[in-house]
Amino acid sequence: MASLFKDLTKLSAYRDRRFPGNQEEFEQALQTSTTVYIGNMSFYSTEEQVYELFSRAGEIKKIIMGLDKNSKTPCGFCFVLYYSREDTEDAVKFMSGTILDDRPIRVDFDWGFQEGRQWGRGRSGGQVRDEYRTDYDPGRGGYGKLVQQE
Ligand code: GTA
Repeated sequence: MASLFKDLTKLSAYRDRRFPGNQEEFEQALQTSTTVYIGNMSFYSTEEQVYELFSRAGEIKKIIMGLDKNSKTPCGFCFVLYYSREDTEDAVKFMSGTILDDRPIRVDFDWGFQEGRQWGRGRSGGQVRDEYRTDYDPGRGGYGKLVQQE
């Protein structure tokens, strides 16, 4: 089946600052990878729930939960690795915006999992976005980390 994602520049709005290569290599990786990133997850969603939901797009090779680098507990994102590119594209196409634990999750193409990418990169251990949030989000630890410190 022909790819429905023809405009490769729009595959993902996210640019990983730690990708070991240039923009062209980054886009090439996004185009061929069989990994998706799931964002805006509740800290309380489990690997089993992710497996149940994302199996609907195809057979899953592996799930890697995103963890707070200090507490080693889930911090609201994960990577799902598929066997086939078609299933990967289906996951992005059909699962984006799906409700998981009352939250619309974000499904994004990813350049590929490497050891170390499972850890939050925020200064306090979780994701960077949870440092700067000013809203109260009970599914993600309450207020953002900087607001909590005020
Ligand atoms: N494929 O969208 C994504 C994505 N995100 C958000 C994180 N990862 C992603 N992968 C894909 N698509 O492996 C991956 C990372 C890493 C892991 C944890 O998840 O590649 P992180 O979220 O802790 O850190 O990553 P990351 O991605 O390096 O954070 P980044 O890009 O700086 O910032 C994320 C968001 O935080 C920004 O979009 C912005 O909304 C907010 N933010 C960042 N800096 C500021 C600031 N100074 N002020 C206000 N908001 C800010």
